[in-house]
Amino acid sequence: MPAVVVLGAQWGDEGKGKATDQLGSRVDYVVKFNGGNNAGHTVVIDGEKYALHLLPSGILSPGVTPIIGNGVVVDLEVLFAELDALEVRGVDVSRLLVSSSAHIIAPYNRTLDKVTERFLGKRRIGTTGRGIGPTYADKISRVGIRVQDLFDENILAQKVEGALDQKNHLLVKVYNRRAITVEETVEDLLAYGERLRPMVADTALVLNEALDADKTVVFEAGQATMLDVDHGTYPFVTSSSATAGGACTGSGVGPTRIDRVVGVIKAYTTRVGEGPFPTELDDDAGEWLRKTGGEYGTTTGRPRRCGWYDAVIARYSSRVNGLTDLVLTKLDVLTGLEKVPVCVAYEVNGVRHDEMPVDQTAFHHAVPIYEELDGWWEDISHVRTFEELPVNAQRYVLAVEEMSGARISSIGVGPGREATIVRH
Ligand code: 2SA
Ligand code: GDP
Ligand code: MG
Repeated sequence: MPAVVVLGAQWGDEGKGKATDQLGSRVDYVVKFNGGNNAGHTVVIDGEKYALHLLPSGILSPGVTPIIGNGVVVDLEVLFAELDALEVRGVDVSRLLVSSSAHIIAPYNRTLDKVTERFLGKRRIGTTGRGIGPTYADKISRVGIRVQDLFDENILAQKVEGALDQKNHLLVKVYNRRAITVEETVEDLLAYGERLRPMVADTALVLNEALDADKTVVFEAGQATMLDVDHGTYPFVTSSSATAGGACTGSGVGPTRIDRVVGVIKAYTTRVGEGPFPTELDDDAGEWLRKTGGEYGTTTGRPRRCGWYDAVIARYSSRVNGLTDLVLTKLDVLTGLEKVPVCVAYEVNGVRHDEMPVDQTAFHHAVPIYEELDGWWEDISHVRTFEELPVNAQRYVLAVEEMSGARISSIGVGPGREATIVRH
């Protein structure tokens, strides 16, 4: 498995961190290709919990070279805080490489993210407030600051000036805030330059040479398919490419080199932030899923919205990502339910939709059509083979597989590294 993409098939927090970490010992490079410190990946190793935001989960496996690719947006303060925290816990972080073309989250973009959300009011996106959207907006508008700009003070000052021309107008005239000076921003950013310099590399070259030498590379997505700026529930999305194509643009590795695309999918569904969510439960069942599944944001601590498994979304994700397989996580959370509903299609204004409606308004009004599967009571957290699962849990997995457009190659039954059933 030389080049494997691991991505979220729903709205995030499917357990991508654990899935990536599990490939760990057989992997040489793990590259994060999109997003920034809006991500929150939890990995539990020998009962110890690690929450990663900006760094790829592969950093926890000895011998793996972690890479922050060109598609990522980097908050330098967070980068070094996260590195320091891991070092204190004995994790070797010395191999980290950062793309010279990755964009930097400047302090003014953190401010703008928060201020914009406040002004959007009812129409807010529910962002993580980390400056992600404004930084990608700068990248596309060609006024972004890149990692390589930190090493030439003159160029940095010119670029910051260019960016601030527009922002100060907005901050002062529209949002009634004080203007941000070029000097304070440059000073802030330069503070990290020297420490960053030895990590900076042409990471696309490193990755292509690694693949030439038959090394194994995992491409780890932040967020998920339904939060992807192109394929998600726009505008209630993040601002990056969280789907399989993003692995190529965000790393500089061509699509012909990718061997496997793994979609991580929860045995039910969650979402954080605003936006449509057809199977969302506003009742006791939703609260039960949140409590039992520990569904609170890894980055912001926000309670996640919870609902049943949605096979329409699974099929959509399988399609837009060209999934080769699915990793089904958190099956253990469903233990104890008499019946487990699964959404097989939607009804919109009296019409049945087996696939995602073409327009977003219809999706906002989609009413799930459920099939009810029989539940199981037995604790499955110690089960390690498919055959040992209670028959109804096996039936649940097989039914979900049949509806979801890709083979389920592994099943999560607990947060720990070892709590996994691999299907051969
Ligand atoms: P942003 O900050 O611009 O990326 O927000 C835009 C939307 O993307 C959603 N988003 C996420 N959804 C789930 N998990 C994410 N990471 C954290 C986690 C979230 C947290 O792992 O728990 O701790 O709250 C993540 N990051 C971004 C976000 O909710 C907006 O809907
Ligand atoms: P990510 O953003 O996709 O990496 O997912 P998060 O780490 O934000 O959220 C997933 C949560 O579920 C974490 O707390 C994981 O430790 C936990 N988790 C992952 N897989 C399983 C599983 O199979 N069972 C249970 N009970 N928890 C899991
Ligand atoms: Mg997460």
